[in-house]
Amino acid sequence: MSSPAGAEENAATPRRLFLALWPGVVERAQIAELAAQAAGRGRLRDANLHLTLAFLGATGAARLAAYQAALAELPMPELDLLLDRYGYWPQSRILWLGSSRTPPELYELVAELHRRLRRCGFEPERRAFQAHITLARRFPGPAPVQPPAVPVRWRSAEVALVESILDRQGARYQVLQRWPGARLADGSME
Ligand code: 3AM
Repeated sequence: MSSPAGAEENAATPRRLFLALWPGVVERAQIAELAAQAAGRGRLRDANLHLTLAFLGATGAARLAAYQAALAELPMPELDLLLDRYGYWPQSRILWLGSSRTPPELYELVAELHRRLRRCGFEPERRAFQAHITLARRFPGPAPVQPPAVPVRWRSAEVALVESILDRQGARYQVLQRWPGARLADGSME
C-alpha cells in the first residue's frame, strides 16, 4: 500500500495542526478526573485533553517549515494556571475547564504566537482568545453548578505543535514538536 509514490503524496498532503499547552501525566490525570466527574462517559478521551493556543488548520510542508522557523526562538514564560472553574458554550455545546484568573502571561504568549505566525501568512481567529480545556463536545449542558472540588494546578513552560489525525473513534492528537522555555538552574527564565 505504501508505495514510494504514495509516500510522496502523503508528504504533500496538508496536515491539520494546532499549537497547544499539553498537560503532563499528572495534570492530565487530574483534568481527566474532573472531566469524568463533570461529563461522565461523554467526555473527551484523556489523551486528547489540551489547551489550544492557536489553531493552524490544514498546513502544507512549506508553511509548516516557516512556522517552525518562526517559533524557534520563542520567549516562553512559565505559566502558572489554576484550573478552578467549569464553563459551557451553548452554541457549540462545549463543556470546558478554565481558570477564574487566567494569567496575563498566557494572553501575551498567544499574542506573541500570532505576531510570529502572521509573518508566515497565518490569519488568527477574529474572536478573542478564551483559555479553556474542552472536556466534552455535544454536551447537553449546563455546566456543573459547583466548581471543581479540587482545582488543578498546572505549571507549563512549553508550547506543543500538535497534529489532529482522524481515526475511527474521531480525532487523535499527536505532539510533533515542543518549544521549551529556557530555564536557568535557579528556576528563573533566560
Ligand atoms: O481546544 P478546543 O477543543 O476548543 O475545536 C478544535 C479544538 O479546540 C479547534 O482546534 C482544536 C484542536 O482540534 N478547531 C478545530 N477546527 C477549528 C477551526 N476551523 C478550530 N478552531 C478554530 N477554527
